[in-house]
Amino acid sequence: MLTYYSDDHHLHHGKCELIDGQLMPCFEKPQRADHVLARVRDRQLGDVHAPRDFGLAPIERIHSKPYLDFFQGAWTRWQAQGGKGDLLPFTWPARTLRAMMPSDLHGQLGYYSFDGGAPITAGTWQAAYSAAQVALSAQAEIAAGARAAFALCRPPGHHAAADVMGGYCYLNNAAIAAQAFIDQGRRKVAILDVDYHHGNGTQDIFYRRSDVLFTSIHGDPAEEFPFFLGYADELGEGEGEGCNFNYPLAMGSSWEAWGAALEQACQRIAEYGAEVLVVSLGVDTYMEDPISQFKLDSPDYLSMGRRIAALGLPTLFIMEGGYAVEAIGVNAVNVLEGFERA
Ligand code: FKS
Ligand code: ZN
Repeated sequence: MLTYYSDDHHLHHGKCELIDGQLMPCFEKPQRADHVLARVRDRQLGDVHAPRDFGLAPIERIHSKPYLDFFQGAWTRWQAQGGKGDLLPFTWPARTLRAMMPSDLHGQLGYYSFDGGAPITAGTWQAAYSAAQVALSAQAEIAAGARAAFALCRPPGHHAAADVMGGYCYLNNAAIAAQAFIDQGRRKVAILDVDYHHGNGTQDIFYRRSDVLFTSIHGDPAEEFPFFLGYADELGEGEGEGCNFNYPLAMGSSWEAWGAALEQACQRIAEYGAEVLVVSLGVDTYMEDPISQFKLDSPDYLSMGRRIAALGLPTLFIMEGGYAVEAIGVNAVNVLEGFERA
């Protein structure tokens, strides 16, 4: 299958994140995508193409204009006021406050984010914009008849909602691609989110809609980030009722439990009658992942790919998380090889 990839992801390199009371170097770093690209080439998965530029219109189908304007202009504003390090939020409109739009840069940043895990640096907008174009280019490949394509996106996207960034995510690459399928006339798109963390942004974007089914297997939010969404009783709302399925699993889960959840998610996708599948491909379910608590081993990713292939749907793979840097490439490409060989 073809891989789409842009070097622009190197423009986004946050310095640190707050973990357990300590400032640590960002886990979400450029070498992640470099390792995946190297493995794609080593294994000769297929050609690697640079993305086409579809402009802002398909991104605006998912993200609000004020949010995009804010994100695009934030770094320049920060520089104009003499900002030194990365631009990071430190106050959010939590329950007891009002969701006002302050005029101050940090006030607005708090309004447009849900955590302190998405630093804005000089190149963050360009990197995120290009990642969305990577997703759209791979989407176009499937729309043109390919069975599968791989969007090697970085930064990731599944925590980003219509006007909220967080959890290393700014633009929701998977949602933007799913919406492009709908805008081109597909009626039923399924999303399968296999990242270790719940894709709260993607779920929220499609929660009230029946044209996009969202399914996700992830660490139980009662014990794991993003904590405030991703529970099993979230089934969709209004038109979207019955079009959202979460499979939260206990810490320490291995392929036995994970594969059983995948089986259930795949059955939902088949019942739904999806015409096309978008996979939010995070490989932070790996046993050696430094920030996650599942126990999948490298061969399990081959099984994952095979089961996904058995759905028999045109499938767009979109890179999300994975932090065991050397193993990310092996595990992500194992999913793609398992899919292709099935
Ligand atoms: C650990 C705190 C970790 C942030 C976790 C973000 C996960 C991001 C991701 C994505 F795919 F978006 F990259 N906090 N004590 O892996 O879901
Ligand atoms: Zn994750």
